[in-house]
Amino acid sequence: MVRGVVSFVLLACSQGCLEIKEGVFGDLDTADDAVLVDTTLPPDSRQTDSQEADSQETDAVEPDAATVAGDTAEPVDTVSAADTITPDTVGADLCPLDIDCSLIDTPCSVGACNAATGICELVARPDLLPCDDGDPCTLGDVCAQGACRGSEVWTLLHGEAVPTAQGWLETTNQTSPIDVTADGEAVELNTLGPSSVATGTMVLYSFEVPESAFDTHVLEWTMHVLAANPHNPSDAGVALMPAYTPMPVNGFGTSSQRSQMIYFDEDAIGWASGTGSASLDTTDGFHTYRLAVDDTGASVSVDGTEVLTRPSVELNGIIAFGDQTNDGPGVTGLPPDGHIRVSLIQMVPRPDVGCGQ
Ligand SMILES: [Ca+2]
Ligand SMILES: [Ca+2]
Repeated sequence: MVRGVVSFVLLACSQGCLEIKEGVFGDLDTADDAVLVDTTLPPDSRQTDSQEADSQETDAVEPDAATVAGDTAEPVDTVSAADTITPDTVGADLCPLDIDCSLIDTPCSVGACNAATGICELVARPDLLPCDDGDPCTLGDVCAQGACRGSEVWTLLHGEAVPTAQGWLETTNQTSPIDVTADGEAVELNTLGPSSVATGTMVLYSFEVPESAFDTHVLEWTMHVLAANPHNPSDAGVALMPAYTPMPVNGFGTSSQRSQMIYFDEDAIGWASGTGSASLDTTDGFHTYRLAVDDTGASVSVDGTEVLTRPSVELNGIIAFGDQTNDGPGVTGLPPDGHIRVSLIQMVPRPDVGCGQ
């Protein structure tokens, strides 16, 4: 197996390419070990290998012999005062056009030939490029300085910046500036007024969370409902949506996504389908909510106590929170709007499946 690798590198890199530097990210890639095998092999060692069978090795070695012969037979180049440095080794591109350094690629770096040395080296891919670190217990895997790294606790939103500055997509039918701020502790969203220019509007923030993330994690968000008008069936001024399909305008979610979303009134939370609710003062301060989804169904807990269950929840790789509807006051007498502070949204590992222990 090793000989195969070495032959490959010989063909690809011409002279000098047997040596692969560890590069700037030496701890990244098991491929380094394979490539490094023959880095220091002297010519005699290679000859020993070739004795077994390989006439191709003889071809590769022949130039060396020619060079040695040339040392004595062609003194002109070395004597010339105008040409004391051999042009073959200085200023030449030692990387043939067809060189392939992909053998040493890692998830966040690519092998590239150094034209000055003819050696394949690792070059980092851009930071924040999505990648896979191979660990299902980490999420949000992205490249960072050539390494792929994920987090056991994946933070989706914090209080330091408005959602759009943290990668969330904003969907709204408001034409005036949206009343959303961040003060370091929490993100504050107000569609209820009186500071909001318009009432009866919707503002939803959505974020891509792979469906598979719920296999190993639960969705946790910490929120204080400052005020909220009552929800109506499949519509809510304060909502958390386990699945959401954004649209450019009036993206309320599909009917199934709306029926399985969680509404927050001032005195209760529940499934918007009306299939379950729990009394809760959502306005008395921050509460920590958790949504767990697996093959057995879905559950919602508040501050560690399960309060809602559901036989199933359909995921689609996008979650959303905010004011989900532009309904007017027709249904409940008040437009379903809300005023909330959200200090944290994150994916937390599930110890019951072996993550986060
Ligand atoms: Ca991972
Ligand atoms: Ca609304």
